[in-house]
Amino acid sequence: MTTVRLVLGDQLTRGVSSLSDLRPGDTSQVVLMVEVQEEATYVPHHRQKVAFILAAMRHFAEALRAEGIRVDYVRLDDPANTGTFTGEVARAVGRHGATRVIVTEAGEWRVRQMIESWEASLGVPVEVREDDRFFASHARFDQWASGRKTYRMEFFYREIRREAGILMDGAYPVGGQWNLDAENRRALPSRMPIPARPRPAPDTPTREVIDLVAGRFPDGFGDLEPFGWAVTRQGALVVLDDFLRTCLPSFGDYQDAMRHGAPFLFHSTISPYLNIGLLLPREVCVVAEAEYRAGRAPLNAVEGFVRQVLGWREYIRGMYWHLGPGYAESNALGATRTLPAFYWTAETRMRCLADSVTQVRRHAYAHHIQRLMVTGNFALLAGVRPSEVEAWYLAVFADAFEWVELPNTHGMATWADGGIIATKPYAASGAYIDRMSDYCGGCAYDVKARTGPTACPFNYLYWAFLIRNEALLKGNPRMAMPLRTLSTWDAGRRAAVVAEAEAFLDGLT
Ligand code: DLZ
Ligand code: SF4
Repeated sequence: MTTVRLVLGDQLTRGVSSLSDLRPGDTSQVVLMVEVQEEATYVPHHRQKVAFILAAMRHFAEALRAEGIRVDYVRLDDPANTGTFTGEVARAVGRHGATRVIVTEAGEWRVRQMIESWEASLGVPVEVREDDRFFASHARFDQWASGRKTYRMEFFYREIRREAGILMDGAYPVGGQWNLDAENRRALPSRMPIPARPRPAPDTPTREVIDLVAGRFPDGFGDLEPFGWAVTRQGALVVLDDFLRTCLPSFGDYQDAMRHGAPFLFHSTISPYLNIGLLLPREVCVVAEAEYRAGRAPLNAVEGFVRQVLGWREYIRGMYWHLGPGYAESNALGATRTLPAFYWTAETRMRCLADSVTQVRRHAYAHHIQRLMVTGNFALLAGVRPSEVEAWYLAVFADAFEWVELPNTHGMATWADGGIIATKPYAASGAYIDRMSDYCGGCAYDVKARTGPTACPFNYLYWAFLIRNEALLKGNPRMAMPLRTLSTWDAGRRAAVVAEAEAFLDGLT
């Protein structure tokens, strides 16, 4: 009577529901972990992301073994490896003569559907447990979302923050205001020093994984070195602690700022750890709040951090499940262009894009404003097909899993859902990037020029975007100002901008 407990690569939490009742020394229980080709290739993942997940899986398995837990671990290069979750669970059930399988629900529809087929194909009961590592359960989110006409994150955030008791003084938000976003948009002074970050050197098991991934995906996207991700809970806690001490005090002020060659700025870089389970959302909010209470970090920093983790991250996850697998199919703006090659190569004279993509190639990381207002904004303005943009976002970031990537890309960056998640498209001209970064100073293009061969492409792409979507966006109060400006343009001016934008975009392919 053996039970196989499957732990997926983003479930590396000792207390995950599939392991919550597992006692060390119980030999009737086998924890199964599998490295499979299908997961490494369903999108062309950044090689550092694959190495990060496999290295973290191997360390997690070792930590369970050290506790006296039986672990069956299938490596990617095992000759008998079938390459799929379904194939490996079937082999494991046969190998152990298992009479039951336990698994925590998968983090995405694709794998959830796979798991649903197992009971029939394996011929043993499959117990799927809820993933309780979030502030809001599915039921809690649905209770909030059902019957609503609009899904404003802000209202969800307030309810969950109140329930969680994070940054609360009784029934009221600490400091009297729920949201200090207006204080989180300062430009970074040019001389402001940026703290060095802990980048743990890979240990021997991690090095083995890096070599494995290099051998298996020689032409895959992204650099494998320098590899600076923590791959254990202890390592992730070191990164978290360093963030709290050296970055959190300035995180709020400069949350939206960008600087050439500075990938991490004051950002926590803990999203990959949260998303594979090495850190938990509640614990990171609790320690951030403690920094505020101890007077070591200002409220705009701590509230901004808590809003991202307890508000935005939970809201996005809730929306992913609430909206269902059909959510990805909409294309509200009718965008059909192909993703430009520079999203992979970084070869473009647009300095903001070249720097963001170079950094992504090197670190499998970009912070939220680079994702939304540089790579996302360009794709939006250029009218790139949402599914291509989504596949890119899902592939290139170490923290990208569909539940978090899809609503962020489909709803926020490309506005392909037509306003379910974001009330307006996050379209901006070069002026925004210039205000929030030092990119434009060293760029081949002139951010102040609106048209002409040296004009910043974001400028004419922005106006061409508004012209293209004018009718659709007309009733949107948040778009009223630029559309009012546009309404003063005559047909000749409009046609010239559209022609310039099209010539530029056609030149990319
Ligand atoms: C992303 C990923 C990769 C690259 N490889 C594996 C793997 O070999 N084994 C595994 O269990 N998980 C992997 N993952 C993470 C899974 O894709 C993730 O657990 C699912 O997306 C959850 O639905
Ligand atoms: Fe980017 Fe335009 Fe600034 Fe160049 S000028 S860095 S393309 S925003």
